[in-house]
Amino acid sequence: MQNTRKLANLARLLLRRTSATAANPTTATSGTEQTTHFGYQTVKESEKELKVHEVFEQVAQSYDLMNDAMSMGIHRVWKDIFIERLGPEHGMRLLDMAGGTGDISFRYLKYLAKQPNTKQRESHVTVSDINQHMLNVGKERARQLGLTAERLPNASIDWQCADAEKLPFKSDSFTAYTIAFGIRNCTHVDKVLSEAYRVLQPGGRFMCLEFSHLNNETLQWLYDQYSFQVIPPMGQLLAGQWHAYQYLVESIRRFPRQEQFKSMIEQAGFAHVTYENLTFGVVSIHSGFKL
Ligand SMILES: C[S@@+](CC[C@H](N)C(=O)[O-])C[C@H]1O[C@@H](n2cnc3c(N)ncnc32)[C@H](O)[C@@H]1O
Ligand SMILES: *[C@@H]1O[C@H](CO)[C@@H](O)[C@H](O)[C@H]1NC(C)=O
Ligand SMILES: *[C@@H]1O[C@H](CO)[C@@H](O)[C@H](O)[C@H]1NC(C)=O
Ligand SMILES: *[C@@H]1O[C@H](CO)[C@@H](O)[C@H](O)[C@H]1NC(C)=O
Ligand SMILES: CC(=O)N[C@H]1CO[C@H](CO)[C@@H](O)[C@@H]1O
Repeated sequence: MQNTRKLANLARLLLRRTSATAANPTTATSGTEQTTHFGYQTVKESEKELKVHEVFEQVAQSYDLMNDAMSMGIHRVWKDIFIERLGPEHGMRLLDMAGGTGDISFRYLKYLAKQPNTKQRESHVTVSDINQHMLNVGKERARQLGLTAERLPNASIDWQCADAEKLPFKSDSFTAYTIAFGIRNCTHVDKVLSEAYRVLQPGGRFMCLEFSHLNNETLQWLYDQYSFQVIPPMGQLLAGQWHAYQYLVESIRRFPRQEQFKSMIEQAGFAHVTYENLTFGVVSIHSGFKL
């Protein structure tokens, strides 16, 4: 019984993870409603037996498990490197867009906590996502990790539901903008980039972590075998969702190559745009500055 419920939660998570919503109001409505629907359903069904905190904890754990299963644990390393490259400093104001359940923001706060803060400068992070349920899970995780206001001297975190293509934030209000595994599913990547540019202060930095394209044909072939032969069956087995996983893999193939994405970032106005391949290009980190 316990296991059945866990598996059902896992299935819903899988579905939600791969059906990250698009932003175009006409095409995305069904996606948003569906994911929210599933999110609420997860809570509704279980809350008879479990307290809300416990439900969220379970969901968060399943979410971690799924990320680990799909990437064989490597997503943790990619995220660590991403934060290393950002090199957080006290006094920063970060917008972590498509921040989901907080993986990037928590790393940012932990990184800051390790830096001496002699001038006691205040740092901040806004975790923003189009899916409120993801944010709710994130809030619960933050509470459990002790990443709350009382435990974080000179740093704070807040959670805002928003669409990356149409941000509810004032212009020039952040010193950094991160988006990890979130831009690929946005309908208008150019709008995401121009909104990122708008909300950053002059001198502010844009950083994106996303699945990308491999730099070696042999390895690309191996990666394709894994992607197309292993991932959809795994999705089917765990979630009964072959197509959602097929979509995940295909959307990675469709996303612009490193050089093209770099040009798009430049077109949005960013300067000093660079990128770095991780794991032979399975993912890449793009970076740019608003001058
Ligand atoms: C794969 S998750 C990544 C979460 C987190 N950044 C991480 O690395 O663990 C993708 C997230 O993008 C969000 N998302 C998709 N489209 C979005 C949009 N247009 N605006 C904001 N968030 C969006 C989804 O809700 C989902 O939480
Ligand atoms: C975003 O994800 C949903 C669900 O998987 C998909 O239907 C939609 O086409 C995606 N949007 C884009 C632009 O990739
Ligand atoms: C990264 O990988 C891409 C795609 O295979 C390749 O074209 C590019 O030269 C690599 N760039 C760097 C900086 O390693
Ligand atoms: C690709 O990687 C394989 C295995 O590591 C290596 O033997 C091969 O020389 C590489 N090919 C190219 C074109 O770099
Ligand atoms: C500006 C600010 O909030 N400063 C605080 C930083 O943390 C120290 C130690 O907890 C506090 O004493 C400061 O008030």
